[in-house]
Amino acid sequence: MRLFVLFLLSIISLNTFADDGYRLWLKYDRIQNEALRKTYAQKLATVSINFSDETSKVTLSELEKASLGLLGVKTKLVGSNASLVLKKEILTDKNSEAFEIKSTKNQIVISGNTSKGVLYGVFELIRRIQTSESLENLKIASSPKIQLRMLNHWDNNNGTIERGYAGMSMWKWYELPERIDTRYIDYARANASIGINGTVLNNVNASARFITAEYLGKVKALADVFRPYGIKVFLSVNFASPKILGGLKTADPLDPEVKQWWKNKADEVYKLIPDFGGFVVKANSEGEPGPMDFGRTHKDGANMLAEAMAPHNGLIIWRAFVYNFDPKGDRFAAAYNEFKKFDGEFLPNIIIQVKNGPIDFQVREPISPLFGAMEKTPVSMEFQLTQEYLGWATHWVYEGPMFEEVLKTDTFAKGAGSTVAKVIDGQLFKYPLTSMIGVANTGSDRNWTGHPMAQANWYTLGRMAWNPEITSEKIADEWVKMTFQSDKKSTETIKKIMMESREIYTNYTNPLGVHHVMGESHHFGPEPWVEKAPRPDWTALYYHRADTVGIGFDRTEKGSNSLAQYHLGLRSKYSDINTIQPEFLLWFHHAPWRHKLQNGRTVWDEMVTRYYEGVKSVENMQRQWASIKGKIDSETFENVEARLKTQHKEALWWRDASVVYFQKYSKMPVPSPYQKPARTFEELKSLVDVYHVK
Ligand code: GCV
Repeated sequence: MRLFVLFLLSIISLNTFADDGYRLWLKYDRIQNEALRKTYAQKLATVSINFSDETSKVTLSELEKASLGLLGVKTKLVGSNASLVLKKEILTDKNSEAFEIKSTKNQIVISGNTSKGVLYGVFELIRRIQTSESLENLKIASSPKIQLRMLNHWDNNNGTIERGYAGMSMWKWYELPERIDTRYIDYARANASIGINGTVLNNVNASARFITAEYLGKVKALADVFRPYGIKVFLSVNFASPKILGGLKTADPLDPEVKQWWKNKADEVYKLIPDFGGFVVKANSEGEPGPMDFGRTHKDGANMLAEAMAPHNGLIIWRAFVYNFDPKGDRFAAAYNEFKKFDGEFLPNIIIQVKNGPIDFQVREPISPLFGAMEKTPVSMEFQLTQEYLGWATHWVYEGPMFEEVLKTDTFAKGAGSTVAKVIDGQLFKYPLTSMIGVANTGSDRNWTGHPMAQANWYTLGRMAWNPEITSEKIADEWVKMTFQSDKKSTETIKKIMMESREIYTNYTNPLGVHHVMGESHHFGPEPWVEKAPRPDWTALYYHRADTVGIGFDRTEKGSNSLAQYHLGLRSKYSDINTIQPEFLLWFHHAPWRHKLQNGRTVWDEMVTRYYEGVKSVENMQRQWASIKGKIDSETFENVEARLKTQHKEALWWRDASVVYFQKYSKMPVPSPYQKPARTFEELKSLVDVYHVK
């Protein structure tokens, strides 16, 4: 009997120490520190609430889950004299999502102008408990600096996800609207906990099918699930829908029948989903239809749709990711050239959504020149959480430092201090609409994001959209504590790896600002040798321009002069080859191989050093990870351990392929102490097939 009990106990404890990652950062395992747990428990013993709606229900249910899990306490709902008071009341800050948390010795009061504000306040309280913070004498007042904080899913109606590396789509269209998967609710909880208040359900390469009556019924079912959590749904639309669905002869935005078709469609959508967010449009980009197919402009197309949505307060989010092929041009300059000329001519319910960099989600890009250029048209930030160019789901890259670097970049649009954060939160140009989005990295994988550590990127997007000036380190700290509930040493170790991970990835893949040298079309692994593709700007050669003289894309006035799109202050940081930060060197200069950097090394030696040191750093990541064995749950530990092994293998591939290929041009030796790669060029080239990524 005794043995049997011991056996049972061991199973139970093993189970509690295995975690499939499904609960994300809302982990709610019992707090081990008894004294702390008791203090919190007292504070959450009773709760009162002065409003009743769908949001109040989910708020109370979250509170109950958290306090039962973290504290072992079943919070009691009482009429008055509660230890925790939730109330709707008018705050000094009139933002509809604002909240305040105040605490006295015996009571915590969370208030909001709306029930949504209270919900956010409750999540803040839970976060403080999860991160072991004191709840004494709180005087917190918080409201989001950015209005629209969204995920964009690139999910297709057949269940696949464009650039998705965490399984299939979470949206089970074939089951909707009848069956509501509980995952939808957990998705909404996770998003609400970090302030995300919008979701674009489908791919920007949009099937027109999403706005048929059949699909709108399904979308409505999801909107109903998300509404109590303060989340609005949006859809990407296909600009040719009037032709595809409506049988019209054209989709010309100036055609009266086309205009009417979209008005009717907007009416139909809003009749079903009165708080529908709006449409996202990828037009005349990478083969998608758009107004230019009819001799019109982006302005004509966006304004036509905006007119249809305006009576319902719906938004048009028009993407600036356009780069018509110009044999003499520089893709870097395309979006600015296309949109700057229309600044101030877009209707007020339009936002221009701009990717953080001018090319396409490379691990390091200088900012898109459109930030700082559109003074009269709101531009929003599009980051990519899914790691299309960042090693898919096998490379650990915490994107927080990258987002932070972008947001802190000074555009100099109104003198020094005109950071991207201030552009997109509306401070700089007084934008009436503000938004930050992340291309989602979620899928049907049990842990949502494939790589367990990639959950942090989702978390970070929400936190930075709430406050674009918060540091990535602070966010990493929160996320690790909430996700692992581990000891101080392990927490610090994981955080340290996170904070270094992006630079490490940069070193073994894209040192000194070399960019777009990944595999063609699948975007995995190195293929710097791609010289031919359906379009020259889809090759690697177009970007790295390696020759016997040097490497890099000259964007100064001697080259494409795309640098001229930046304000002087920023331009001058990049225009001088001798003073530019080395991390951006090859973005703007064709640097001679033997050009000396400030540290005394030549460009070639520095590149090679970074490739080799990058790989060594992955080995260090592995060592650091190994040091926390037994300190976090075994399932996540082993999952990450295995992925790090793959990352190491692939980092070696990147290093060797890049060094061997570029050496053909530099004709310089691999500097000591590094050993020349043992693999031949042919061997390295063929690895793309070995990894089955094509
Ligand atoms: C959804 C890149 C990706 C495409 C993506 C596109 C976009 O080019 O490779 O898959 O399409 O960006 O952002 O529209």
